[in-house]
Amino acid sequence: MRPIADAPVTRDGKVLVLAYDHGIEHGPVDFDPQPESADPEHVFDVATHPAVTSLAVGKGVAEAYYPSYEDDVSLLAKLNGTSNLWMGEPDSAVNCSVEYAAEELGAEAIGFTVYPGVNGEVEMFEEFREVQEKAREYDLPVVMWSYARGQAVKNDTGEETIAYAARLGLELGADIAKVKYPGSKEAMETVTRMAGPTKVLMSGGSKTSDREFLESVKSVMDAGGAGLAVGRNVWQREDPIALLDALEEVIYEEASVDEALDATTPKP
Ligand code: FBP
Repeated sequence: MRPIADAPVTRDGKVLVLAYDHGIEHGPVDFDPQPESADPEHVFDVATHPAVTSLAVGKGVAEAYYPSYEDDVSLLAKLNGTSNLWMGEPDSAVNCSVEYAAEELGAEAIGFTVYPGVNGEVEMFEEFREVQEKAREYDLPVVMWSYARGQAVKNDTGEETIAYAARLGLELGADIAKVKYPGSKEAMETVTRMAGPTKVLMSGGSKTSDREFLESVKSVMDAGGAGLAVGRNVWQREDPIALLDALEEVIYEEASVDEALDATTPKP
């Protein structure tokens, strides 16, 4: 485990990764609710908000857009990904190396998806080992997208499953484990306890109301989570900045959801 308190992926020990790898993972359909979100420049602009500690994108988007934003945005290079057109067993092709991310893209953190429980688990764990060890050489924090899938996983947001996914982050040497929300603060307490010193982030999920989303983030923070990695709940909104303002209150200022909404909702 490497100390990451001084790494750009954290702010006061908390983390807010803006995730934007959906063009590969889900395809253009995710941009339909807010068409300007298809333009990476729009999302890079959103990522300059001070609440955002890192922007997670794949190699191609980083190559094309990061040179214009490297002074204002911290890059988390997502090294693997699979399209939604792939109908095989869940898996994720490695499409960028740690060396390339560090030396050519200017990444300040590494992201890697692992699907514990799938038939290709052994290969994915071995790929993660290579990435984790190389990232140590470059002194880059590693965020593990840890999504339990496969035949043995009956409920991919159940407390036991999510606790196991977070624990695997610790066991495999991730600095930060990104997991799905297990549904309650109590369940999240178990998850963060199982992860030990590995920071735990909630995965954003599909778009919900401001209040519902902030309530889940609040319960993650109250349960000892470090923050979240969120995509659609931010850039599918007409006003992503307003939600980031509210998230800043909840994550960094320990505000209640009502306080955050009150502080960030324009008064008539
Ligand atoms: P969202 O906040 O939009 O859910 O994004 C987080 C994320 O992990 C992305 O990095 C990734 O593309 C997506 O979720 C994968 O979601 P799923 O596994 O549910 O298809």
